[in-house]
Amino acid sequence: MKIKKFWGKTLHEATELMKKNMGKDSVILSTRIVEKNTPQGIIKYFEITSGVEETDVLIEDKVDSIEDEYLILNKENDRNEVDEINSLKEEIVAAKDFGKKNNTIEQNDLNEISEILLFREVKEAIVKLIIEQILKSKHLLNQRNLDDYVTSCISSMIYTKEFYVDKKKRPMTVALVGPTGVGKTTSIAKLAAISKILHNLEVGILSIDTYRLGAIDQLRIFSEISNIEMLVAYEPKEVVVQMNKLKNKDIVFIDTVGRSQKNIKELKSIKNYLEQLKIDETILVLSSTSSTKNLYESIDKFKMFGINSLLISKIDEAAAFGNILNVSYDFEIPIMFLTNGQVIPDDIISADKDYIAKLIYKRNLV
Ligand SMILES: Nc1nc2c(ncn2[C@@H]2O[C@H](COP(=O)(O)OP(=O)(O)OP(=O)(O)O)[C@@H](O)[C@H]2O)c(=O)[nH]1
Ligand SMILES: [Mg+2]
Repeated sequence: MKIKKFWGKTLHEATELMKKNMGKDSVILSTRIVEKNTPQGIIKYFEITSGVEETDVLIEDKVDSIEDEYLILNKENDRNEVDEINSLKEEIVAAKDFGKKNNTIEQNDLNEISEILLFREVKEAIVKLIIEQILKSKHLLNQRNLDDYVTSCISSMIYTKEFYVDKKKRPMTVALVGPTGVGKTTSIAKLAAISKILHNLEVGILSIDTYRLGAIDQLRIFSEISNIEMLVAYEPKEVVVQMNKLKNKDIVFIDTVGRSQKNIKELKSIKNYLEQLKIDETILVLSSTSSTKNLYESIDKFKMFGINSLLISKIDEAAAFGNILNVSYDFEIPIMFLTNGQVIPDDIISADKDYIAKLIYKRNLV
């Protein structure tokens, strides 16, 4: 498979660029937002990593030239001003260094890093590991590379996974489970819309959430607007029947009712529905606004579904992100997506270790 990255100011722009260059058979392997420093301030770009089966040798050249064109276009506008800013930055850094007696890591730095991490709600045992790691590499570290080093330590403790749709395996079944109100249905709408619009997949939705008043309507309105077939199973025995009607789809998302992790009986009733099918990907949706304790309890109770990956929701609402590191490090369940708002389909991003690490340590929120 040939893999390429494309950038655009909107997801649509990046996708159009991808399609134009990689052809209609290309698929999006992941999306993320990248930041670029410009004289106008920080500009955010959507970055798409896309892949296509290696059938046409010409594709590579074509992509290179257009991708370069896009970058050169942006770069040329900014180049002079960026040069100026860069030289200013160098002056500032040099001035800072001049003021310092020496450049090595002091105990104060370690204390400060511990404080920041604890404030970000990273648990003590993990903070200790990070400090130990810094001490091991102390001879290589100085004031200027310390923060990047901490970020990369955090990044190495986070597990992520890319969403990959195998078109040969029709339909791929993806179930979202999780506690009440964490964003399962909204995330399904986002994923379904992206799968259809950006990946050109035939998408179906199966809802087994017949418990909450209005839950079906929420999805039905969305599927009508976006022209995505949506069916409901009111009983476990209807699950297979309904899924058979969706057998020509490339991917079927299954929405489940939100249940408290405390109510094992209710969780088992969802399991009765899901075990009628072979689910390819079971995603546990967890809200980043929950405490570490709550997240641990949810994972512990929802593991009966055979969780393959996590979707961390509502990062736009959370005040600290240490809980994500705690959960990822301790359970090693890969994070596949993050959601950062209510807008369908825009507010979802593929999980990226470095992005999450920065979110945790520097609290850079996109
Ligand atoms: N701020 C923010 N709100 C979100 C996000 N994802 C979902 N929401 C909102 O959270 C609320 C609940 O979302 P739902 O998708 O209905 O959650 P659910 O998990 O399906 O809920 P139940 O089915 O009742 O368990 C809605 O108001 C969503 O718009 C997000 O990433 N950020
Ligand atoms: Mg729901």
